[in-house]
Amino acid sequence: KMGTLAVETAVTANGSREVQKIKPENERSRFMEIYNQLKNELLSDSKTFQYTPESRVWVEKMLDHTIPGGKLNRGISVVDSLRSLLERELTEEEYFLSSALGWCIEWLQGYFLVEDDIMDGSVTRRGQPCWYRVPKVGLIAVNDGVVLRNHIPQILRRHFKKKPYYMELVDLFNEVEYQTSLGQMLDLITTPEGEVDLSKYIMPTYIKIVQYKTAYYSFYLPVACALLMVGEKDEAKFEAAEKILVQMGTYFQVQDDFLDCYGDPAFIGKIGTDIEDTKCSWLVVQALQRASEHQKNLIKENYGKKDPEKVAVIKKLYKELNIQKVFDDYEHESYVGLNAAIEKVDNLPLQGVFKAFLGKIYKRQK
Ligand code: DMA
Ligand code: MG
Ligand code: MG
Ligand code: MG
Repeated sequence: KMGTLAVETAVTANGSREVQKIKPENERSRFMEIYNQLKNELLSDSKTFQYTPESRVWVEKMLDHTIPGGKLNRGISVVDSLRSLLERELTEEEYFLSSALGWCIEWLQGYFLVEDDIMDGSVTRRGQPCWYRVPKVGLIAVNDGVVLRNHIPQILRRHFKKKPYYMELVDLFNEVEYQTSLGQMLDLITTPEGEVDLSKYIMPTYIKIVQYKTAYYSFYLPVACALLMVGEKDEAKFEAAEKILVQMGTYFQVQDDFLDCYGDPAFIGKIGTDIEDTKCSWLVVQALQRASEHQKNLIKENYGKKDPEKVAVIKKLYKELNIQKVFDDYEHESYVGLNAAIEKVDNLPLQGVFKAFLGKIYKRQK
């Protein structure tokens, strides 16, 4: 079974053997098989809770709607990171366990997104209605999110309880979840409804919001999981990884803010709401740094309103201020800066992990 999925080698033109990446579709479908296993385990567990037929159908539908439909980058990156740290192909068990941790990150994300879409008033997610907008769901989604969140310790207990790093793993998920919730809180309290206080939209506030709401769980968590799996004990390694990955996650969220305004909803699977929601978006922070007094007044009058004409005023202003170009320059600088930081990492396997991560997100369109 391993043979078809393991690293394929090919002889290149100059005769050297080159390791090729597993085809992404293969990787994805193999990873999906593990989702199905984890889901079935959760639904057939009768010790914690005896599902009624109706509740089992509900949870299965909820899981299928909220968990596997994304890019799966975060989840698969645990597998890739482990492979890179071990510098060899994974055994079946290593593959399974790193995938299970990857799915725990996807579960954590699924939980945060269910709640985030309610709070942000979003309409679609991953090309479908947000879970709370599915008929008969509504605010039941609040508790569904809590159920999702509580699947994580169930998965960890079932598959990792006997591992020497179990305590650290549980602690890591708790820590990162806490950080993410605080980032979400900052995001939300920076933008109270019906109030536009432009003095709040400054870069230090922005950086703090996105580091906490996005970077820790999306970038640091997958690598920290892989480090725990290889038995890493050196705190300094975790800290070095954290530093670079939080920087990378910041760049990732800037891209998310850019795509909120300029991405194609059909392609990114979600409709932007940042302007309507008065968000402390990278775009508005940049715009304010460049705006004249007149333009600042335009922002004050038009930002944070549901009215499509007011949204259009903001988008026109972004165009006048050439924010797209500002973003292109930022993207280039981030890439150069991150590469320089990565080059300085003396641990080669870890360096490989970071390079792979950056390669996956540079100039992403979704
Ligand atoms: C979301 O930030 C962060 C978390 C933790 C879900 P966001 O609201 O910009 O995300 P999205 O654009 O996907 O709604
Ligand atoms: Mg949000
Ligand atoms: Mg959102
Ligand atoms: Mg966004």
